[in-house]
Amino acid sequence: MSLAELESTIAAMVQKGRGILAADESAPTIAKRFASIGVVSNEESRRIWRSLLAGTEGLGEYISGLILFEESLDQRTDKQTSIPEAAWAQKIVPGIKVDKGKIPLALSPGDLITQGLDGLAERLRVYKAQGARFAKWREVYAIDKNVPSQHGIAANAEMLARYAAVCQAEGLVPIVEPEVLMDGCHDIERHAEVTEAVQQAVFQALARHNVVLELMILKPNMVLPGKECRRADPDEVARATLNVLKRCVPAAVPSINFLSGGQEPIEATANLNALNQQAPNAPWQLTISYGRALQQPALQAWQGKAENSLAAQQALLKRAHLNHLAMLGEYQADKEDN
Ligand code: 5MM
Repeated sequence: MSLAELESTIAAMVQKGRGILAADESAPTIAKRFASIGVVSNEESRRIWRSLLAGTEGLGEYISGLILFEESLDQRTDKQTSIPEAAWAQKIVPGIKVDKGKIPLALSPGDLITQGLDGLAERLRVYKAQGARFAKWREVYAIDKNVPSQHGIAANAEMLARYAAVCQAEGLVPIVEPEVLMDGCHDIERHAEVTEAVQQAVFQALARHNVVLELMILKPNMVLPGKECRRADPDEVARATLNVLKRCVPAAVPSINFLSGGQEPIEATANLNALNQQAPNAPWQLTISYGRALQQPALQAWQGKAENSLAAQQALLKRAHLNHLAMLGEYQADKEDN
């Protein structure tokens, strides 16, 4: 493990007022996102879209990391630079989703598990040579009456910790993403209970596997009521989320970069702002690693048409700026109109 290498990546990624853009949708997910605007997903349409995101002028002011999907690492923008080089040009660190997606956990009905550990070290060496400096792995937990089970929580934590240890050994900063879904009709207390159990298990597993907490980033869900039932206001979300984080996340972790998880873009910004207002002196940076909540307005503006590229980039930049204000606890709803 090269400590200096990992420290320099963390220093470039963890900066007040900046966050991460997740553009690492796997093939089925990006196909779904493109279908919502009538665009067919193929190598070329994905190249155009991700080049557009990485090439957004000014994005580096608010974004310090860009998570890519494998194929994007050696795709080229129209200016003939690679997508990772386009990110670096704005001091945005390129990273890579390295998990291979989720499957049902055998003999554990309702639990899921993420695949991809076999050959991970070898893959990381290739990704690093292509410019990636950090990695991301997501474990997914659905909520139901007896789900996730204790066994499911333990198995998922073990996967995240093993992945993180391999990343650090290979000189890539791991983003550890345990996502407790907001799908369904659970109340906010149940989401808090599951999120707490999941995060406790994850940090115990990280300790067992000697993962250096100072050299990783946590990408958790916020604590929310099930989205089919009701929306909570930002102060309630921030209170419930901070209660869990304070119990589970050691102060050594430098940055907590939330996923948006199906929240509306404005909702995700307002919730982040409340978090930073309620915890201005939190030991960790409270920021974003949003996918949908950053990309959705830009996708709507784009519609797959070259003549809309600038409008799409402006929509992305606007969301990134508003989230930057939320990272400082300075966002106000009326700023949406400017
Ligand atoms: C961007 O989507 C990522 C990959 O998801 P799939 O493997 O399902 O295609 C995903 O891990 C994403 O980074 C997180 O869920 C955060 O994105 P959101 O949209 O929830 O902010």
